[in-house]
Amino acid sequence: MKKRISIVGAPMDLGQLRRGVDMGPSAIRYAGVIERLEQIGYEVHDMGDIQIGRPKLVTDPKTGLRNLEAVVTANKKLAEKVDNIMRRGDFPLVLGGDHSIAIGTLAGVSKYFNSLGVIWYDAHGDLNTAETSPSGNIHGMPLAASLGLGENELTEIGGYFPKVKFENIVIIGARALDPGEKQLIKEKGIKVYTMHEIDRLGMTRVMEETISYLKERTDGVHLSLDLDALDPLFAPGVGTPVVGGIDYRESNLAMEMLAEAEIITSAEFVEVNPILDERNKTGILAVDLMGALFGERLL
Ligand code: 6HN
Ligand code: MN
Ligand code: MN
Ligand code: MN
Repeated sequence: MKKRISIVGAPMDLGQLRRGVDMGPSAIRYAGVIERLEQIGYEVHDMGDIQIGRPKLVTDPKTGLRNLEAVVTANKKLAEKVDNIMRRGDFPLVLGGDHSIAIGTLAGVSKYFNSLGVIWYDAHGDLNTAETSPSGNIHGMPLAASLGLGENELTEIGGYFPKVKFENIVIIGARALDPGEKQLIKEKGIKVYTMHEIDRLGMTRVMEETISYLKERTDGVHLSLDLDALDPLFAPGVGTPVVGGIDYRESNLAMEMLAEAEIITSAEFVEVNPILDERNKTGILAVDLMGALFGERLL
């Protein structure tokens, strides 16, 4: 992995309805992310947060999408920041914020690769569009938008699309997929390891398969880690918890295997909501997983 990590916070909570996830970047910083990564031997550059402001909450009457304009504006800012980080050769580490910010992160990194891979570590597929969304919440749409599906305003952020190809994504931890998402997964043959596969195969095999699959077809891999992939026992501070999730040790192992494989070229940790959390448990968990991802065990 690169020697220098640039951190950018995206205090975004407009992609869903539970206020407070905008404090995620602070919670992760207070959990000691910078010190932790420096300890491993990285030079860490904290660029601070992008500005979201306090836009009025609105729902588009035509599409039912919530806060579309504000989400687009914020993602454009984030894409530019991440693009700058890539241009100077640092590793971009984005702190969320709700998952809608993945649109901006991917817009910032994708053009630096011929064939970017994405690991979507999440209880959800985030593959909805206005037509399939049960909620109108854009945090349920970032993977679809990055694949070029959905509103133009979202798919065209960064000035190009798609950011990633269907065959280059691997979803891990899924257990709450909406009907439209399931249909898309079948139609496009998207690679998904649901909790069923994780239980049957074990995390070791899931990660071995994921790593060799992505190594074959990509020249860089973005890790988009939604803390709700983990069981709410370990990650209570998330807006859309789903029981029956990945546990702490499995997740640590997954991150350690990614560290060993040296395939990850950018990452984001999202959906940490301190208001719903217990003494920053979820923020601390995020930092533990970053420690593993950035090679702590290999010290
Ligand atoms: N997340 N599939 C649901 C929706 O509203 O589209 C939940 C999305 C959750 C999104 O956790 O990032
Ligand atoms: Mn510096
Ligand atoms: Mn998500
Ligand atoms: Mn999720």
